[in-house]
Formats: sequence, C-alpha cells, structure tokens
Amino acid sequence: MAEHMSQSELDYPFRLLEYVNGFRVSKAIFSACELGVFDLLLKSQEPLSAERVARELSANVDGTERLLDALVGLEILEVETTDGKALYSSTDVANLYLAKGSSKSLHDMIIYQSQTIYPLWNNLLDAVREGKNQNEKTFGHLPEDFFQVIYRSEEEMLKFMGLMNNSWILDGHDIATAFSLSCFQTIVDLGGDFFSGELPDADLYVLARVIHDWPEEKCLPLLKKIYDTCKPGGGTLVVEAMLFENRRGPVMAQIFSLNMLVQTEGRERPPSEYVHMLNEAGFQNVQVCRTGKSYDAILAIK
Ligand code: ASE
Repeated sequence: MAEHMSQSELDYPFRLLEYVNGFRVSKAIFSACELGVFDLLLKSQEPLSAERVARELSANVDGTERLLDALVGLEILEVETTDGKALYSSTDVANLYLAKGSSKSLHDMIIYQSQTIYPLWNNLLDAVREGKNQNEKTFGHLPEDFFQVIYRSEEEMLKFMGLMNNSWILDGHDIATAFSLSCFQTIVDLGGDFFSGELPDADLYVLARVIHDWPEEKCLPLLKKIYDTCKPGGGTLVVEAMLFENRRGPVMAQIFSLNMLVQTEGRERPPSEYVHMLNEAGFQNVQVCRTGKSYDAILAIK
C-alpha cells in the first residue's frame, strides 16, 4: 500500500503539491471569513452574483470573483450558472462552521489563525533553528511571559478566548463525557494565574490545554500544588491533543506541537509523559481516554 502510494507520488506528487499549497487554501478561507463572505451568503438566503458580493463587502469585483471561484473549487461554496451568469451560495458546512452567528461557528478560531497564528508560522524556520517561540520577532513585544503577548490588549485576549472557546464546540462533549464526573461536586476550570497563590477549593481541577503551554519544570510544581490542595477522592482532568506513544501521529497533534514551539514554552506530549508528571506530583490513580478527535483526556485521582 505505502509502496503503491509512493510510486504514484513519484509519477506525479499530487499529495505533496496539496501540502505545499496548503497555506494558500488556508488564506483563501481566512480572507473570505474576514471579508464576511459566509455571513453575507447566509443572510441573503438567495444565491448572489460576484458583483453583488463585491458591492456588499466593498471589495474589488475581479478579486471577489476569483475568491468565490476558488471556494467553489474547494467545495466550500456552490455555484449555479444560468444564462452564463454565475450565482454563488454557501454549502451547509460553510453556513454551520464559517458564518459568524451559527451555534457551531469556528469564525473566531479562523480569525485568530489568520491574524496571530499565521504571522507566527511565518517565522517557523527561526523557531526550529533557535528552539524558541517567535513572539518578539513577530509582534515586537519583549515577552517576559508569552501570555503577556497573547493577552497584549483586551482585543487580543478576546480573540484568543474566541479561539479556545470555538474548539469546545467541536470537542467539548466528548471531553466532558470521557469519564464519569458525577462524583465531583465542585469542578473548577483552571485558567489564568494559577502558578502563584492558592487554588480555589474544588473536587476536580480541569487543566485544559494548560500543560502543553509549559516545560516540565513549570508543570510539575503546578501539578504538585493541585495534588496538595486536593482532598482524597478529588483530582484533576488534563485535556490535551495527545501524541501517539511512538509520536508518529496524529498529524494534527504533531502540527500543534510545532504551534506550541512558535508561540509558547511548551509542546504536545504522548499520554505516558502526562502520566509520568502526574505520578511525580503524587497521583497514583491515572486513567487515559482517547476520543479520536482533536483533544483527549486524562483523569488523575488522589
Ligand atoms: C494554547 C492553545 C493554543 C496556547 C496557544 C495556542 C491554540 C493555539 N495557540 O494553550 C489552540 C490549539 N492549537 C492550535 C494550533 O490551534
């Protein structure tokens, strides 16, 4: 199978070309989102011409037509042609995930990817060479702590929270039901300034996409503090995009780990590394649940 695939890739590198062009596909979708194409098509309820879309969104007609055509090619939009006139409409997927108002909208995640993640990834090469995040080079902030860059203004903080919130639309249910949590009366989702000061009282502390921001030296004291604060029977739920044990996938977790390199001080890890840290902190009872989606969960009980 692999041999057959690489043979056809040798004849013509279809898959490789798709990967190489990936950033252009991303930017076409980002631009349409930022321009408001999907919101306009959802609101209009009838198919629209490129001229009409351009006029409504104060954009150039030729540019708009090319963007709409590319989105049709990507099967994100649909087109019907009558008397040589093209009329564009959204697909159900675009209405559900790309328009702003919908309950499952990923709009905020896409805006954050376009305006923050994309510029950071433009410096991926330097991140790999230097082994450190590229906040200073990308945003001109001297990052004592990269979260000061992520939260550098009210607007930026809200955009980051939009990104974080959006992914719970996709994975929240699987994570919340990965383990039976009914035995925990008080559940606290730890975010913000948890390294200094005391933790609020709780039976379960949720650490969702926190550990992956930091090196082990910073995670261990945090996990120890949680362990010390927990009553017997209490614990912590760690939520992360976990690598396979041999680190050979999932590819999305591998890509996220590169994202942690360009933006944070952390990395994505396989379950055994989380289990090891939790054991070091004192937790003996540790269970891993893979969801098969982007995020997985580990429950550690004192
Ligand atoms: C963090 C999560 C993220 C810190 C920085 C982040 C995400 C993007 N940047 O805790 C969300 C998930 N990862 C990606 C690549 O989208």
